Amino acid sequence: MKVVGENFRKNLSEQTRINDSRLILALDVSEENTKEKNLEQTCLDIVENTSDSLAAIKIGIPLVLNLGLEIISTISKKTPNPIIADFKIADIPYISKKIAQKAFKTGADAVITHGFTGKDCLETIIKTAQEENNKGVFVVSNMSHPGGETFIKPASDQILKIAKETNATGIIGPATRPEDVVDLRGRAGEDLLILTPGVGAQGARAGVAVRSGADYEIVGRAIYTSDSPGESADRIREEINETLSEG
Ligand code: BMP
Repeated sequence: MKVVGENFRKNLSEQTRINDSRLILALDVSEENTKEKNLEQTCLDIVENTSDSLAAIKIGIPLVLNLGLEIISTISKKTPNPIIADFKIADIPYISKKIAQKAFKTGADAVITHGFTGKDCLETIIKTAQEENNKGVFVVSNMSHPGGETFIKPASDQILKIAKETNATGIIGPATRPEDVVDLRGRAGEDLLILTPGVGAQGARAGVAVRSGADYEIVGRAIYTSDSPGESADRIREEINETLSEG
């Protein structure tokens, strides 16, 4: 299987190796997390202090709504870490393409899309990623919050199937339910990357998802709301690595 996102994957593996890190920062900082500095400067400081402990940075809709899409390129200039635009795309193919294209052209190295919208949407987004210099596409296959059990978990099998058929770069799975991560890895095979949010604020312990078969753990609040985001990121990176080395 030839998954899309060759350039993204190269950059991600490089940062994983250099920083010895399986940690992705969810940079969901908002005004309530800022002290004496403005929001943009707070984000830039967090990026500067955490970059060496990370494999990638995820930027979501709240930050873009607060600071504009340009925050993606501003941050990508400040760090060698690849930037994943978490826009959880969920629309018809025509609109999905526009969203993905805009994210890529602004400097995102990968996007996150929902998968419940169907195979035609995934095909369109993946074609766009290939046209934009082989960027990455991650598909939400299951979700970490309790409500994720209602609709998306029962559809997880089918979503994973179309993610594989369309050669997506990877999928998103729940660190909060390690048994689901084991199951996703079993069905995904080795080529698809698995990124897992839910560590820290949502209750999952660092390292458990990676030990269950995930490639990376996504962490937001446990890092950016702490007194020292740099130290927190480094500690979580170490916790993941220690759990991994326990075998
Ligand atoms: P936190 O560590 O603060 O809970 O942040 C988790 C991040 O992962 C958020 O950006 C959220 O949007 C994202 N996420 C999640 O928590 N669960 C999912 O199932 C999918 C996500 O993208």
